[in-house]
Amino acid sequence: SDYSGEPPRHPSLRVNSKEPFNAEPPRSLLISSYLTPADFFYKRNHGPVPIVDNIKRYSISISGLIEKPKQLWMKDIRMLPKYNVTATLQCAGNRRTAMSKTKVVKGVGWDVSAIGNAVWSGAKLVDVLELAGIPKLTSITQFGGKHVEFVSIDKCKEENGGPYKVSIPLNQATNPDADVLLAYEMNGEPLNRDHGHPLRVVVPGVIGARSVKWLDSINIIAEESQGFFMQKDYKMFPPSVNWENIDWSTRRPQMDFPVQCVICSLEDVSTIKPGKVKISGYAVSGGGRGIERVDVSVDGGRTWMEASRFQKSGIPYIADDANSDKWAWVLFEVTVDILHSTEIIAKAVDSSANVQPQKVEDIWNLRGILNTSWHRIQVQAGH
Ligand code: MTE
Ligand code: MO
Repeated sequence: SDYSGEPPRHPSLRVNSKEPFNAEPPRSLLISSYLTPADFFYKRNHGPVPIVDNIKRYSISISGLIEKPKQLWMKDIRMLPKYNVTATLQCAGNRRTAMSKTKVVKGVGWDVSAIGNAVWSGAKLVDVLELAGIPKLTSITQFGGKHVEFVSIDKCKEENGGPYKVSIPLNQATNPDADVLLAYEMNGEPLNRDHGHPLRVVVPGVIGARSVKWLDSINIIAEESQGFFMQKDYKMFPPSVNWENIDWSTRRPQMDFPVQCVICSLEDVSTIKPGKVKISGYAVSGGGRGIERVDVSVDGGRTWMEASRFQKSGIPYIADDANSDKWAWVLFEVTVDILHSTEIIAKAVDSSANVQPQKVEDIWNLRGILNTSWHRIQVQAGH
């Protein structure tokens, strides 16, 4: 593969893999704002970043199980109503490094910052599909098990040099309330190359792997995409499955991500001056579920305090309220008294009352995905 044309990147990013480029911001930068600036937004690539320099020649095609294939140019996409959706993208591999400490896992190592929150702007996928004669989801439409496959223009070794591709169910793709976008802007600026210039899919509430960057084509297919990243990756296996007995076909591709919560104001092992300490971080759940509560313990889980949660300043955050961003994370903070060495823990409860697993061992899986175990910080009281 040719990595000679990679885009410039911010020097503060922590690089987990150079080729392909995988990097995340330091914890403190991640929670310094509700919206993550593109420079500090994690970058997860499976091959060289493609170069699309002539927007006038760029188009996507829609084909498969439809009457007439359709070619759409950037101007066709821009002509559709423009939506702004604030959505958190999280890689399924977020917090993988911590899971690999239980037992080795396969995959790029990530600390806690393979996640970011941005305003994505573009056309709704439902409107794009309508141009190809596919109706919006209504109570009378029946789509069976059909899927909508997104194919990229990049080249990945996992696909033997072919493009990255995955799919989502047609009933999600055609549901206006699912807010699936073909986005051309991130935080009000044109998408940059690392994040999918000129056009990417954003599937809110779902693991990052389904939000295909550098979109090339859309296929309406009878069942799930048969691509590597749908069938041989990003599936959650029980702790008993290893590389000798794995049968990929027994599990479904992961879609929604589970409830997650991370302390970002401290490293996993920290020395602090005894006294008042502000603990802050992020919490998020998949499927559009809000964050009902964030609990913080400074005595290893014997007693808990509730942290305050917020999205935009001045607007109180209420889970699942019409004024809250349903696809976005919340930031939390709580000030605690720490007098001696201890374990600090944070855990969240989502609006469906889902809770996080206590121990990473219980959810260990060979690909190291979905580490949503209670986030634990060891603190040494020092001076
Ligand atoms: N799309 C393409 N074309 N190629 C990729 O390698 N990586 C996926 C997804 N879309 C990927 C892709 C994964 S695993 C994640 S987590 C997100 O993009 C990361 O998006 P970001 O780099 O904009 O943060
Ligand atoms: Mo990912």
